[in-house]
Amino acid sequence: MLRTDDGQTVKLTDYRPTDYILHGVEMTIRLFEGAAEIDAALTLERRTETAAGAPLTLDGDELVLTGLSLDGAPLEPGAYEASPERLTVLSPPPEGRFRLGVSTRVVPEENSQLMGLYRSNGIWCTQCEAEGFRRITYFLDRPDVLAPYKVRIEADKAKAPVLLSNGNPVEAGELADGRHFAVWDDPFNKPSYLFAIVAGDLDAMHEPFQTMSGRKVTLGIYTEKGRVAQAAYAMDALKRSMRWDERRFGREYDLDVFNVVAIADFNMGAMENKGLNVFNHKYVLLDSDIATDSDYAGVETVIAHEYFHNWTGNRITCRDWFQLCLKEGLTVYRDQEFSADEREATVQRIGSVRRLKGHQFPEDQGPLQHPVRPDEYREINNFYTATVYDKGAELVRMIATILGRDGFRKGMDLYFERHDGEAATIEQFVACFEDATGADLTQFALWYVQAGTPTLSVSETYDAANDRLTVTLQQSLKPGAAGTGTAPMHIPVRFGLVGSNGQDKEAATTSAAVEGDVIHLREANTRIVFEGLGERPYLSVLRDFSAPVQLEHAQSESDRLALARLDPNLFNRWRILNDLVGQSLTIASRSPADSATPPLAADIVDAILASVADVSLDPAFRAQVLALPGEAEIARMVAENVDPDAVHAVVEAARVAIGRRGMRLFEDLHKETDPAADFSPDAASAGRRALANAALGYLVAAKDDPAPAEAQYASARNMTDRLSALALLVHHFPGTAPADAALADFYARFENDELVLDKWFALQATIPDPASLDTVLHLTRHPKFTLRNPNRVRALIGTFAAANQVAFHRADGAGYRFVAERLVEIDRINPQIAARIATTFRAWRSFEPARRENARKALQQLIESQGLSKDLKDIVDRSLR
Ligand code: B3K
Ligand code: ZN
Repeated sequence: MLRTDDGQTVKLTDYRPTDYILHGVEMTIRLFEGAAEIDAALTLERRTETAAGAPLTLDGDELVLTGLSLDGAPLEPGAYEASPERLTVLSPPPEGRFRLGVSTRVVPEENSQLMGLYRSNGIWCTQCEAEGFRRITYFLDRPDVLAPYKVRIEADKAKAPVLLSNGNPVEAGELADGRHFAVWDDPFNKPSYLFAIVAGDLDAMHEPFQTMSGRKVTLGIYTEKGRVAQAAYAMDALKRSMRWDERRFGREYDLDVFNVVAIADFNMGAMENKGLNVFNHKYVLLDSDIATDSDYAGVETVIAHEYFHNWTGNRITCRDWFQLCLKEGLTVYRDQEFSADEREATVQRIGSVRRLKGHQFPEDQGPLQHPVRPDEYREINNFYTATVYDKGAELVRMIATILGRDGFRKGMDLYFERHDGEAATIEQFVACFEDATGADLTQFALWYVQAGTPTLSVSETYDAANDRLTVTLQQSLKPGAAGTGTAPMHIPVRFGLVGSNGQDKEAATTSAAVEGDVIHLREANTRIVFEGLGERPYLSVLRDFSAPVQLEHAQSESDRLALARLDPNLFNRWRILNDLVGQSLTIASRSPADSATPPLAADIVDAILASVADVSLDPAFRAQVLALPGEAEIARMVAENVDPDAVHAVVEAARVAIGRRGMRLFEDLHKETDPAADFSPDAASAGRRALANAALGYLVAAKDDPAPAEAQYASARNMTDRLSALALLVHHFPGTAPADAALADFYARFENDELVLDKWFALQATIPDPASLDTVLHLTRHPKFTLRNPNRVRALIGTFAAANQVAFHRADGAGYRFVAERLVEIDRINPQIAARIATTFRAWRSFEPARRENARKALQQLIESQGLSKDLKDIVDRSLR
């Protein structure tokens, strides 16, 4: 086995505070073509616990030191040591505050990692989380070092009329040679990862906002020239987010301005820098011609998420990066709650659970497994994971379920009050809920440290003679790659006992584990007896997915089908249908030899169709019922010796079976769309479009006929309808005249819109056919393809590896080799993007032997390549373990 030993492992248990305290930062950043000069002045002081004369060590990354002074006097060469990675001042003043002047010079144009200060389409911008500030200046670059910042930016006025940083604008003026400056003052203590500047020739939209206490704030969104009209929806979402945080959590905005900047080259979705959020332009710019309904939902979510960080992340930050879920899990929970309130709560919950099962479950059950609060890392950027974000959000949701809405709010209020202005830990967060409510969350807190998806097994028996229902619950957790504990945890199981009239029964129980509609499972095994039911009820468990567990409910198919009709908890109606389909397709995928028998029993198909035909249900919900589990999810459930071709064939056969049986219904549903109707992005309209497009998908599959999709493509008046039709043509009829014509038309319409072009690339990367590897290879030579833009790389290579089960996992290994070779190229430009895409190999051990061996070889070859970044090496190394 190969081990990387160059990357140092950082351990939670090694945490200790810095030797020196930082009181304040003043910076001057001078931007020129081809270079930026940074003068930083740090006011520091020895911590009383630190030995007098102890050296002061600052972090750097590829830095060049151009000047160093102490209280205004240049430091002698013998008084310090400097390397690109480190600056050590050998014996700083032992008493009182001192001012360290540090000058550096960087080349933003050459920064292709997009960490630190870089240029995107000529715009100067920064990304500092997690450790990018040390690529700008030498610093105590860790989240527990908080200080106020004052930043002066100077640049050529024609190239950069807009100069932005954190905080409030305090001064601006002209300089010689056509240059100008702006000074920004951020009075709130913040860690360096929240620092940002942006400078460039940008268009702007401004709107006033009055906070709940009457403070006036100016909101600004900045975009590349000519696109600011496309920021209107983001601005609306921002105002709704601000209002919601006031209403729901009593949180008010705190600066005079709040700015958002949309950038084309960005490693992630967006970044919550204090008062100056920098966004991937994908999450700001849209209108109905270029964006789908899910793009609208994405903009709303990301705008809300970054704004909510102002309190959960910025005002209260993390003590160290092990506590990342303290801000990310909590903020995802907050953005999910916002979307649930703004849209349809059940449909939102279904979406979150799909994401959890589609991304977090495979991570938690494979070689990249780690606890929600990791205890060690080699590269922190590899821990911005579904586990930290999405499972982290589930843990917060469980706290809310355990304490109830009021108890949860009390705990949050205490958290804000007690830790405002601090860098906190998970223990401190959990203690707030205990102190505010008197609850004991000691056992619950195991969720933060034990990795893996627990299995929750449920069974019940009904004793008719005594009208008594006995429910048995059992939890178990398998040891996994993380090697963490497996002790029983506190699992809140929301439940209901549904009568034949479709109403929840009030049943008597003496069990102390039951509180209202929640069973608090704390032991490995629990038995609960309910009495006074009047009839045998249907047990509806894990309502709203009240815990992130793998549910194994020994329940008859007829009970499940009854619940799919009757359960007053709509989430569970969806979950039960989705489980029935998932389990059937899993069984069928394991024995493809029986391809004569349809993969889905007729009564399951009928149950699906009955829900879809039920006009009392929300169209968006009915569309969710029609969305089959993804091929990767089925593959995860198949678990071993997976044959992705078989999985694909089974899913397609199920689609055809549903389509044929529901033909008339689908024709009606599809007709209900009115292509002439004016577009509105609201959730109800989006739900109707989702249902109509799902219906179209089944029609096309059942009839094996491109005509209805062709017709919709031709008449489409918004991107949702256009892209749905195009995807059906390209995925079902690749290489045929109708598909090629539509693809060419799409390209001709949108070739100058980078965001739409990404859709064009992604669509072709996901053609479910082994031969689509050639298409993707060909597209890497397309003039519009570039390895330098993260969105483009993700659209083609990332989507291919993550979402094309058939071609990436080709039996001959060509898909693996192709991706591995691209990863080496991407890694030289942008290690973070390479490492992220490499995680798509993580399920390799679950495949049948030939694929497994091909994947292993590709990974082995990858890890043996010269000069890999520690980001990519870390992922590949852990995947191979
Ligand atoms: N906090 C950033 C993510 C930073 C990722 C650094 N590798 C965006 C967010 O979660 O809001
Ligand atoms: Zn976040």
